[in-house]
Amino acid sequence: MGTTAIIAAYNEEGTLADVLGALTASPLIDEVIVVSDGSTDETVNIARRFDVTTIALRQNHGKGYAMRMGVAWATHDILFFVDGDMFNVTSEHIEALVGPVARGEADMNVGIRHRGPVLDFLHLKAGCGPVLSGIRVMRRAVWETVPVQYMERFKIEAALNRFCVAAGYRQLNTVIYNLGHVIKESKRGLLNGLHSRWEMSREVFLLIFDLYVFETWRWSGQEEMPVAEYDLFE
Ligand SMILES: Nc1nc2c(ncn2[C@@H]2O[C@H](COP(=O)(O)OP(=O)(O)O)[C@@H](O)[C@H]2O)c(=O)[nH]1
Ligand SMILES: [Mg+2]
Repeated sequence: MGTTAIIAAYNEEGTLADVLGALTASPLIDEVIVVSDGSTDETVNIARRFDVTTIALRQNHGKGYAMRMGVAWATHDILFFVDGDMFNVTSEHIEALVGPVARGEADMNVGIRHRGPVLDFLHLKAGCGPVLSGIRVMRRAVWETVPVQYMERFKIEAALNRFCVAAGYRQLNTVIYNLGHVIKESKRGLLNGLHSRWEMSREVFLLIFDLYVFETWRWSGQEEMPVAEYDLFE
């Protein structure tokens, strides 16, 4: 079983080269796909310097859509979603994430950045708050459990947790040490960063009620993937 790494990147010129350098050097990864989601910075040009498939959406369609686009192009059974805003990605990180799924020990492995023993304990052992990291590896079958209406913007991570377990697949959470991450407020400026943090949190908060209380997916229908214009560089 091969592994495709998918980076849904929106204006990640500062860190993308670091992420792609690590992914393309890894023997555990067979294919890398960058989906630029209408980026207005150097994201596409940086991706094109590497031996990766680059899909440049002409407009911003949201993270979930970009991930779907990546999955549609992926040729392997194991999907490794990676955020574009990380740095200091090492081969140990990649092994800790991909290894358990490649060896068949888990169907989805979610990478959680280490935030100190107390926060790690509260989050992962005591179950305080959802595990929403975008750094995750899964079998394609796990991805396919998610109704497509949850594959938009920032809904996908919470939905993956919900439907993976419901379908009987095994989810593993792995703490990742010494992985750098650029926060929104420094990528986009304080006000824009706080605004997009608010928008993302609100979307996920409302979604949790939908997924676990109202369960609208039980009766609302599947939606077709909207058509988007893009440029492809292979
Ligand atoms: N495709 C796409 N990706 C996005 C968008 N906004 C953020 N991302 C990507 O999603 C990942 C996580 O987003 P980010 O804003 O850093 O969220 P945070 O890490 O939870 O604070 C990063 O790799 C971003 O490049 C968007 O509108 N479209
Ligand atoms: Mg981030």
